[in-house]
Amino acid sequence: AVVAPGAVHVPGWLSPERQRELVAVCRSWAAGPVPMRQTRLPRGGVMSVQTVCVGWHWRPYRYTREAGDVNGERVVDFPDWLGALGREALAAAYEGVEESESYAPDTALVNFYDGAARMGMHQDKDEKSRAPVVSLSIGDRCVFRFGNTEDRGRPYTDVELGSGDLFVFGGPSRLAYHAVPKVYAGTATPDSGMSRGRLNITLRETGLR
Ligand code: MD5
Ligand code: FE
Repeated sequence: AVVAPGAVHVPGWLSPERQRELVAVCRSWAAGPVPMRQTRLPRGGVMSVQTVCVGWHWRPYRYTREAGDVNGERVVDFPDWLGALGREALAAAYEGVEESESYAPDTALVNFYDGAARMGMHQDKDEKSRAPVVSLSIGDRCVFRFGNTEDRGRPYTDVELGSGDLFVFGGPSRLAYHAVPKVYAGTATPDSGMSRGRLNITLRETGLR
């Protein structure tokens, strides 16, 4: 479903087997070299989601190779297969667009939401590249709020994201405000590999080298 120009939702894109494989690899990344943790915000707050980064380490408002705000270790390398998955996802969402062949994501942000975790309205603009963001959801269902490019307020559209769903944000939707106002705790099905909580993996091009 096209939610807005460049914003495409593909429900159930990941098979249960691929979901379980991704959950397993995210578990291994969560263990280190930089462990999954709640990101500290510059003003002293702490995000309610837990995050582990691949390829580049994200913190507001920059990407680095080392996790200076966690343990100083270098983040795990971005694997080739994950870039291929991103190209496959883009081709599925944007049928017939060769853009997918040159898509070269170099970072993945893995967010884990327990039943109480939320993400407030924000834009993703720490990347120098304006290439699309590929979002993969596994586990508990949630409300995803897709807004406008002007401000955090209306108009916005609430979309339910379930396990295996793909969402691509490109073109005019790349800089839209968005949020996760609610996670439906306990809705993950065991075939997803998640016994509880929601996992979201975003693939991005940082534009760095
Ligand atoms: C999540 N993650 O469900 C979301 C999915 C984040 C984040 O928001 O920053 O880690 S990614 C949603 C997204 C990304 C880039 C652009 C747009 C939405 N958009 O233009 O709406 O954990
Ligand atoms: Fe975001």
